Amino acid sequence: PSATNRHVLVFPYPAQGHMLPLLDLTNHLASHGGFTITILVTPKILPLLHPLLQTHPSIQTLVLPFPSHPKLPVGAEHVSHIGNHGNFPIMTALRQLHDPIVEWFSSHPSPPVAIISDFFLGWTQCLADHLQIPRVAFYSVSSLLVHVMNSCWVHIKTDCFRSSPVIEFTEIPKSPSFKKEQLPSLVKQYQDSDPDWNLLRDDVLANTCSWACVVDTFENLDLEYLDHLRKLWGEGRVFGVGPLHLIGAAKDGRNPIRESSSEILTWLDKCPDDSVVYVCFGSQKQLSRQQVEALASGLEKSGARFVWVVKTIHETDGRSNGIPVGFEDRVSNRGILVKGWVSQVAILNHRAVGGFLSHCGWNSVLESIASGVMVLGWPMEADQFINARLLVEDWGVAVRICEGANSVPESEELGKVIAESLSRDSSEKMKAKALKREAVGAVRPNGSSWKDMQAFIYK
Ligand code: BUP
Repeated sequence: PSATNRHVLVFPYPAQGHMLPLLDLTNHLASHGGFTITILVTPKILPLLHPLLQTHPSIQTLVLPFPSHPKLPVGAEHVSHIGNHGNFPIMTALRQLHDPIVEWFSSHPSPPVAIISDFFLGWTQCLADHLQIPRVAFYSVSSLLVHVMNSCWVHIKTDCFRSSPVIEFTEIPKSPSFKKEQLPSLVKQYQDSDPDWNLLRDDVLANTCSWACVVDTFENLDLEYLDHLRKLWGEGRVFGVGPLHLIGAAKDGRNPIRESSSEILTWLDKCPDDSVVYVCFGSQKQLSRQQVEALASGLEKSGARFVWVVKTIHETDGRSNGIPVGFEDRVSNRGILVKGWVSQVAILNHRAVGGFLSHCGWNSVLESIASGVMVLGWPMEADQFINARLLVEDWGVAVRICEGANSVPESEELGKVIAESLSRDSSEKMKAKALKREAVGAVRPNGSSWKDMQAFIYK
């Protein structure tokens, strides 16, 4: 943007794993880049901006009514309102914001000179073309996933793609291959006959035409795939600026977007170093009753200290969290069940946390790496199988404990793995500590993400 008008429109996608890192980026731009910023949200998303708006009162909001969609219950605006697999109708509904945005833009005395929007909002590329301003595609996923996603969407209509149970991505460095059921949910759900799906496919591919792309990753983590992106998209268009939750932190290490949860931290203060396993499956996934019971039993058998973020289970009979009767009393001296939102970043950074039982969402991956904590991985859907491959095979900082959205782990084995992961030093733990140093180094002055951020801001 020119030195005189640095007004940027930021448009996050309404899922926590997409929003939080984009808000971290916005926080950084507002603190360091001298930008005027407007964030576009729908009414129910506005409260999620509260910590950011409190820190930067100069940030403006553009609140547009959420467009209706036949597959969405009234009032659902965030992916967590509708449980698993809600992305398709939300993405489709949000496309209808094109005209209201054009209207707002046309009547603004000093309209934005650029748009930064989530890669799930690929249609904003057409919007930006229409407004004749550049658009930056924001990716809260690994560079490997960007390649896999683009390859899938290019090949999805071919017979070979349709009929093969395993897809080998020969055009991607190291030619990774994945079973079809391990590919991103949007790809798996694709319906050729549905015109909405074809629009979505075009949307996702439109990202490749963006003026620039910003990926929440860092070079020493993702170099081969990031470099390959640079080769495909052209030098000076791809910026690896992560981990963004570290970039978003102030000098005192406080990150206003990732507020801490003091009660749990006080409990962790009383625990020995590396003695607690933190259990969380992200903001979207609802487990089944059987899965919750197996986890509870595994945690009980492990004898380990734990913090477990539990959510409502995936059932229609009421709003139970599926925790077996008596479990809380039996483990009350060594475990905490969290029934709301906690600051995952603050928990993972506590010295008492020695392992992270995770669904391997990309933010969770980056947050575990940036805090040097090994992962006990249970990938379930979306990009999680791809992330688990990176964690286990490429970086060696994780072990797999289970796989699949409907699988139920064997509780005896689960308990053993949890106990072992906390009680002994392992190569995964050592590698996790080493990767933490790389992550922290990347965001320091002259680190790779710091340099890419500077290059992005002054592009
Ligand atoms: Br739950 C929970 N506190 O209690 P992922 C999540 N988080 O800070 P997902 C909390 O949400 P997508 C909680 O730190 C991470 O930044 C967590 O993102 C934070 O998984 C984010 O790990 C979750 O990518 O992501 O939710 O499945 O929305 O991308 O599907």
